[in-house]
Amino acid sequence: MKTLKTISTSLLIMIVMMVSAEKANAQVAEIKIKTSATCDMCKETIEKNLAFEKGIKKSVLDVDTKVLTVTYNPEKTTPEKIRIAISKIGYDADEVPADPKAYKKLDDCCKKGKVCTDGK
Ligand SMILES: [Cu+2]
Repeated sequence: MKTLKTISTSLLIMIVMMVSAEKANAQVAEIKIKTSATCDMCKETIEKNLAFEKGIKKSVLDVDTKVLTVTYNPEKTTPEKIRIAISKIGYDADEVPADPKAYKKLDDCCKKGKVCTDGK
């Protein structure tokens, strides 16, 4: 009887784990967005700001390629919304140009065509 209980308990745990793993998979998507970021400061600005965006789980910017990899929940946000969010931070996101007001507020070295000298 004791063995049976142990078996059924562990079976139940296994089922729960399998179901939750499937759910987690279904709610995660990844997208790569080309941005106009130029330096480590841009990286920080973008990653920090996106952390507060709805549905975004993680964002990592590769400063060298300017490509931002975003992990998000497709039930809560879309690639279009993510690009607009990046634009509102002040950076280009694929075909979406940077929001002019947000762009103006950026640090000088983070503007397009400029190259930051610090840190690199
Ligand atoms: Cu910068």
